[in-house]
Amino acid sequence: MFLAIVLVIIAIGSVIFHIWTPWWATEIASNWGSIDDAISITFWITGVAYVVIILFMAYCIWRYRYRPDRRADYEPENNKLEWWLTWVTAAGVVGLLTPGLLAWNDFVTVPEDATELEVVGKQWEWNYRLPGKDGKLGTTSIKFINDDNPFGINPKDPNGKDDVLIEGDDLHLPMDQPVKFLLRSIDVLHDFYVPEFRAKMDLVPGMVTFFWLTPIRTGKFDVLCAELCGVGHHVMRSTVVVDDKAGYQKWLSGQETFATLYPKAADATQVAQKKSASGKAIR
Ligand SMILES: [Cu+2]
Repeated sequence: MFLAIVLVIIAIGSVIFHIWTPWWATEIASNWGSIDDAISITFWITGVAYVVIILFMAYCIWRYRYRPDRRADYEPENNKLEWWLTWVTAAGVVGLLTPGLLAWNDFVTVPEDATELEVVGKQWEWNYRLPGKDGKLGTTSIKFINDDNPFGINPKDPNGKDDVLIEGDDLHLPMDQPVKFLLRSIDVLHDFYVPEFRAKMDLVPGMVTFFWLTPIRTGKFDVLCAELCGVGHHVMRSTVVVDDKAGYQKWLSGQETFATLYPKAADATQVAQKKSASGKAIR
């Protein structure tokens, strides 16, 4: 009896804690309401199952408690019960999977009018690269990475010269404009996560991952690293500022490009000379 009461208290306590929880989701700042909906549906399905199973356990403990005059029945088959268990479980699993799969399909289907930007993660800071006036990001390779070219931009690619580089500083985004994030890591696994955007994605060394979003309100939001990436993981922070169109243009015009920040590395002829002088191939 005592155990049955404890189980009922756990079930009721969990529901009360949910209503009075001190942990609330932050106000959403992107188009990804469908991700919030998927989480809510998951919560309701698993929450109802949790309460029902705990109360059922409490009921069974009380109803079938030991009595010397009672014997257990042998009942290996019960088609009706199996039918219910199978189909209720199947409906639950479909309900858990469907909203997430639909949201994921949107998450990786980038709209045509999205502008690109690159997030470069390294132990333990966030750097960003935006296309310059040409609207194109220059190609990159790890073989170009050095102190004069921390992003590894190809010096022979004309598209890279005007790329805007943001090193360890705030990233700004214009409101209501879809953005495709291209994510790259130059050392270990990281994960770009802005809770208010409801969006996160791993940065995997050796490949470029992506996702997209449209910021729907202005404000200042924390960027966190959501993948344990070494002793500095907890300080791998940055800030995203969502501006109105005018504010964004003003910020953008004050930023440095690859050519202005690293004139030596951005000069393809210099690289060619260096190649012949040292004999080392820098392609
Ligand atoms: Cu990290």
